[in-house]
Amino acid sequence: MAKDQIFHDTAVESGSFEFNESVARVFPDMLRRSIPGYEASIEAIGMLVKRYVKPNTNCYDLGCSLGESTLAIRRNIEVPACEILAIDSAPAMVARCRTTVDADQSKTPVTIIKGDIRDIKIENASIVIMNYTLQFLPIADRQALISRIYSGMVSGGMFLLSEKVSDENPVVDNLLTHFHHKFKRAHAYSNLEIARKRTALENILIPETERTHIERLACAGFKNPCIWLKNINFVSIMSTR
Ligand code: GEK
Repeated sequence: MAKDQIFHDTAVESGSFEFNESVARVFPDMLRRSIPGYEASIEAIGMLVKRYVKPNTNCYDLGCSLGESTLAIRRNIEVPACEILAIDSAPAMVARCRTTVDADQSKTPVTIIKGDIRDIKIENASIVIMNYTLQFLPIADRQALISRIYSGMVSGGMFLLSEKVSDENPVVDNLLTHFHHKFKRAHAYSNLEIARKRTALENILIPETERTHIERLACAGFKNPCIWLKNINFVSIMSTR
């Protein structure tokens, strides 16, 4: 796995983070050293897909990056006639995702689409996964997308939303940030790298509170939204149609 040293040597400007070729090259390492519980979120996808996928339906991976969630979906489908649609807007991610998916032997067909998830038609879906992607959309666009996901799902389908979250209590919020940075330091990021990445992500990754996410899901019509996983300030919320 290539080591992420993107913020090791060069200073960055606020909001300059991009999902480009340099990021795609080190992305598996970046995800594991930056997101507490990333691997648990991938395992959760497998478990939930097994339980909720229905025959003759579509499964969507919105913001698929290199396809780790896509493969977790694909390897856990045990019903016939499903199709997976994996969408990402970054060309460097999509190109590498194609190579990864081509090398996988599981049988459910996967269509990888380079596009904006706000423009993608969602239909006949029993599974929709959005693993740490909603946080990169402008807040103003989030409710419309979640409502479109709901409308495109079949009854009994499952939506898993994973996000970095903030806390409405500033004391708790500071504590969560402190422990997130400790997690990154324990995974060999320096204080300077942590500070530079934070600057680069300003106004690019915009976290919201658990309550905001759960209310948005409920407002779209999703049933029983609940925190499925939590590790410091990263959560996976599952809900059903
Ligand atoms: C995983 N889900 O490994 N349309 C399409 N893609 C987008 C958009 C958009 N509007 N905005 C951002 N992206 C993956 C990890 S990473 C999470 C997802 C992270 C894409 C972006 O190009 C990137 O590949 C992905 O969302 C977010 O389970 O970097 O923290």
